[in-house]
Amino acid sequence: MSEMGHLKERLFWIATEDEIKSGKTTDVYLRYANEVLKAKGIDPVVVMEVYARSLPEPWSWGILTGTYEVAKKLEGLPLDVIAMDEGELFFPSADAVYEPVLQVRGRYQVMCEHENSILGFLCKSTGISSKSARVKLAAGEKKVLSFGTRRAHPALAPTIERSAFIGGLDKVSNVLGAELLGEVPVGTMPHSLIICFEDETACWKAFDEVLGPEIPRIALVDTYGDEKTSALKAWEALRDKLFAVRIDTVSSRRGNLRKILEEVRWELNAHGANKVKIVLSGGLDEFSVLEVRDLVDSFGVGTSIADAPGIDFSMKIVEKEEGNRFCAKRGDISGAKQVHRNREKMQDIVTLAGRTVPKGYDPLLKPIIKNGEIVGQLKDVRQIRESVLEKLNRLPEAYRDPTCKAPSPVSWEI
Ligand code: PCP
Repeated sequence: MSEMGHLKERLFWIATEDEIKSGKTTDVYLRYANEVLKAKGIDPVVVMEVYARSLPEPWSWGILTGTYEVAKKLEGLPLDVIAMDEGELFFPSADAVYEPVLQVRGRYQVMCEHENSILGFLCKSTGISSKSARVKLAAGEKKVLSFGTRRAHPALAPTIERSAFIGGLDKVSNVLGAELLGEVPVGTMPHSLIICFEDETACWKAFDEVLGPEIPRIALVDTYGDEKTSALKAWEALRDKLFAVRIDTVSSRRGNLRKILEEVRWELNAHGANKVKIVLSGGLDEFSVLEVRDLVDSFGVGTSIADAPGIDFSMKIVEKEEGNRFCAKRGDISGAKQVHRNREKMQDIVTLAGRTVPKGYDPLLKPIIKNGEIVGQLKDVRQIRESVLEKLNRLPEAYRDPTCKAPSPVSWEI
């Protein structure tokens, strides 16, 4: 309850786990629907499917993320849920037949008020993972670090880091996010530390003096002056202890970033600092990463990933056991479906559930909950990340290039 706009039983404007689990984060129109159905004694067994009619442009695919939390949310409810594996690639369809990524079967009154949070878990996390995968592909072999939790409500920090990590990012910076993932957080130094010391060199030396040997000595070299000059000063100050220099040049001074990076690389090498790596951060996305990946060793990416567009997933009834079985609203297609993938040929076929498909195609929607019991294997996040990277590396070039929209590999049989 809040009084005069002030919260009473909580500090922050976030839902508690119990409120999410109980469905209190629903939109009220779903409560109205349930009230009417209860009053009229209507409670059909239905199948609802979650699918995306389209993806943000020019995305050719998405990485499904959030099914772990959907399973934890629906656990204990008399529902059956099948879904693509977390980390699975899914494709937008070129025509009316879409790829369902998750399906819930059971009495509508039971699932009705959970639609909001099911979509909430999937839309944002899948957006972040898919954007992360695009950035990771653009970076090639170079490392990508997640620096974005500051761009969202801190309650979401663990979700942002998990989704970014599943999408293929190498390391995360958020302390709690890393802890819950069982990962070690990574970071460099903020401009404010240098401003506290006023003198860059004194700051870099103090950083080296105070922090444990496990923390890489990465000197921030854009606070006061020219990146090239400061990079050489950092080399003078720390020599072989200097692991890397971080360039986070403010946009008003960025000019031609590529030339700045070439100059820094040249001067470092000319002064014998060939081993010193370059970390670039600030305003990066898959396109800017692609432009300079040959000059940079690691990228710190924040906003473009943490603020990634949510996927426009919908959750709609497609089948009802009583009365007209195959039912769907305009713009949707009826019947519980299955997505079959031939990973060799990179082709998907969507059919009604239970239909046979050609040899070499595997069904992607698998049980995760049976009558409220979690039966699906909720994999470790590192396993999911490895499987995502393996899938990304097998993608044909057209699907790996962030600048081009590849044709949808989805067809259907009915
Ligand atoms: C930001 C901070 C973040 C980076 C940039 C993410 O630097 O270091 O990690 O940037 P992005 O959200 O644009 O992708 P600042 O806040 O400019 O400086 P500081 O490092 O001093 O915090």
